[in-house]
Amino acid sequence: MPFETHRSVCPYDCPDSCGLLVTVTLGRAVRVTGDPEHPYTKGKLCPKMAGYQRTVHSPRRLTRPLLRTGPKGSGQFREISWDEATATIAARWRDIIHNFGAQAILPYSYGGTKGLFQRNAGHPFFHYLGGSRLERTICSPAKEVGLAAVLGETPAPRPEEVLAGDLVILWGINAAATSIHFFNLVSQARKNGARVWLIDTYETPTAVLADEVILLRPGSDGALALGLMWLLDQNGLTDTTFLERHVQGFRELQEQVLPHYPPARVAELTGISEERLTELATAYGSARAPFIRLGSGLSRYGNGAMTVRTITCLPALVGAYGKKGGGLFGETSTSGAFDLSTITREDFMTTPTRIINMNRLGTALNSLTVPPVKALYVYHSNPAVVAPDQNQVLQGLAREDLFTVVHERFLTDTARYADIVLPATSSLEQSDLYRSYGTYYIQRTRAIIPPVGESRSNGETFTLLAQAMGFDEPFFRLSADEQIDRLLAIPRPLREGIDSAALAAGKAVELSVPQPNDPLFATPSGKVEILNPREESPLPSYLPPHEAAAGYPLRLMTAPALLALNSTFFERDDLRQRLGEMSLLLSPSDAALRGIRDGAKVTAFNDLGEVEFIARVTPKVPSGRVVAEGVWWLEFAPGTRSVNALTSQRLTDQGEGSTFYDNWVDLRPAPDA
Ligand SMILES: Nc1nc2c(c(=O)[nH]1)N[C@H]1C(S)=C(S)[C@@H](COP(=O)(O)OP(=O)(O)OC[C@H]3O[C@@H](n4cnc5c(=O)[nH]c(N)nc54)[C@H](O)[C@@H]3O)O[C@H]1N2
Ligand SMILES: Nc1nc2c(c(=O)[nH]1)N[C@H]1C(S)=C(S)[C@@H](COP(=O)(O)OP(=O)(O)OC[C@H]3O[C@@H](n4cnc5c(=O)[nH]c(N)nc54)[C@H](O)[C@@H]3O)O[C@H]1N2
Ligand code: SF4
Ligand SMILES: [Mo]
Repeated sequence: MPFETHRSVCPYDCPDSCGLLVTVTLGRAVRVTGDPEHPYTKGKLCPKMAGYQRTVHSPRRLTRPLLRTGPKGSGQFREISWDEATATIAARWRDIIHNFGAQAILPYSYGGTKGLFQRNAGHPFFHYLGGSRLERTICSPAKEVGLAAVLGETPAPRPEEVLAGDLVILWGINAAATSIHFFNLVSQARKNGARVWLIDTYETPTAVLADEVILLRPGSDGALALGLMWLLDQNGLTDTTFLERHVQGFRELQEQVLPHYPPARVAELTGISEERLTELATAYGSARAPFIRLGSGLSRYGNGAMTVRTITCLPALVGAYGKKGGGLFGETSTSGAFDLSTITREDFMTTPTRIINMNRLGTALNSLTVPPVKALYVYHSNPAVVAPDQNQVLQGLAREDLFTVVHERFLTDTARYADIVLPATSSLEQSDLYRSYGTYYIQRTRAIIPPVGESRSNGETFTLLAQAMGFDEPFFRLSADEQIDRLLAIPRPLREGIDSAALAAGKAVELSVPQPNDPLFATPSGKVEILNPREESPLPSYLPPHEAAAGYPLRLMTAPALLALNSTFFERDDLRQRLGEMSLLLSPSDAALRGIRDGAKVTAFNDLGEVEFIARVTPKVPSGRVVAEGVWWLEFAPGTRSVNALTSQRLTDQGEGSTFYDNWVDLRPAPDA
């Protein structure tokens, strides 16, 4: 049999964007390994992607369009043709537009693929249609806002810089799950002598990498950062030369903010002893080049943007931003590398249409009126399980008068509620262009196997829908490859001098990121802006997270799972079996207090809903909080709901982000425990 090997890239919403080598024979991917020539990921993949061919050729793949025949949610469908599917969709949409206006149609998409074309392929269509727009803020916009408030557009360092650091703080990041190549870099830095601190709310698998672990009260990181600044200042550990030259507002911070955060108060706010605070401040203040890797979990709180902003000020006090191997890495922002408006086509909108926040889908489906949401078009997202307030979302999806289309690779919980399901290609069956939020590499991919069954890519599906709707705009007939060629034809400074031939050949190519040197920082003042006069609060301070609703004593952490990526990979029986059961980790004292045994069924509840889990009693979780790892499909949950039935639609302080970690629950043994 002829075997061919092709380069590709992991399409998932993960900071690493690993390079892949895919072995293909007779139109099937039979083996997927890491590409050893990828400069950052060097041939290593996480355990999830190591068997990607099992996702691509899964017996669960959807291969034909489906029309609902049973009640919504039941998963009863019959196969129909693409022609019938698109004609039905167009007829229903025309009817809705006639009766309610086009804004009654809402697209919903997010992170199934990171490819710039396929990810955004619906934008021009819905702009042209005049549908409602979706505010895509489910992930970590508050983190972006917090970073930008202090550093403006200053590029993050290359992640490899951590190798030159002598102290690494993994701050609110479970790198063993969400950033394995950074995990490996830190492991290397540690072998070179760096000390590693982990700051989290429970002992995650990443703790194996840490010399010191600090478990603080959820949502209190801003107070911790201010307490550390107080100690650095009082103990003479600040870099006065750097502060004078490169920082705006240190004196104001010193006079107006820090006096409120002495160690005793910070110990109370964070739950960390004064001795531990001093140890961390001393280690940080005496390091030659301390490097902070900031995760995103701590930004998913009512105070998330302010928390990130405050932490981002910390390296300025010790001059770490000026040192090789020092500073802070939150994420790389490479949006400037491409003119995405050539793909998204905002200019197709004749008037600006309404914007609906994706975190508030439950409310949008159940309560919006002028006009109500009458049609939902979901692609590469699984809101029935990933969006907060699952009971509201499912109630909305169950509405008989809502016309729902879901374009998916699998019969997800969302697809089960669809009137029409369209089968989607996987990343190996479609062309795209990828950038990463954890590195500066970009990579172009081509379809390397034919579509599985009758599946079609996001782009091709919108071409068909445009045709069915009678859009005569020629733009909708462009293929993915043509769109990507057009995107790459527009020069951008970030792509100047890159190896275009290597990019065309499918290799990962690093962007040419300008490292500002004079001034050092891409902010209006050219300095690190501890004081930012454009912010409503010009100085950072500690904001508490959301209040608990009365009577719920336990904070719920809804953390990433090692062997799944949000709700992706639950289609893989092999990975799911290794994940075990949908569990809730809790402390021995909280278990004893409620008579909950390890391995027993337990019900977590609050005002929003109830979810059954299998209890895992572990000293890795401090008392007063519980941890649910992974966003499970309902099919594999012990009860009828998964974790987001317990999370609220409240938003972050800035950025309109999700607050998945900012929720409270109580527990009781489940009825048949
Ligand atoms: N295996 C795996 N990989 C993934 C994902 C996944 O679900 N699983 N998700 C992907 C996606 S979409 C994203 S956005 C990225 C990043 O995915 P994220 O979900 O942002 O993961 P992390 O940045 O690792 O941050 C989560 C960590 O924050 C901790 N945390 C929660 N609250 C607090 C707090 O108040 N203070 C502190 N200090 N820590 C806190 C949690 O316990 C957890 O360890 O990863 C991607 N990669
Ligand atoms: N409780 C809790 N909830 C969370 C989180 C959490 O930490 N805790 N994390 C949140 C975060 S950070 C994020 S980013 C969101 C992510 O939420 P989503 O964006 O919904 O991501 P996934 O759950 O990975 O689901 C993506 C779906 O896209 C499909 N898909 C993949 N490729 C394609 C394609 O090319 N075309 C089409 N049409 N479909 C495709 C996959 O089969 C999969 O079902 O979840 C959020 N939800
Ligand atoms: S999920 Fe992340 S770590 Fe795993 S292969 Fe994809 S990019 Fe790499
Ligand atoms: Mo995310």
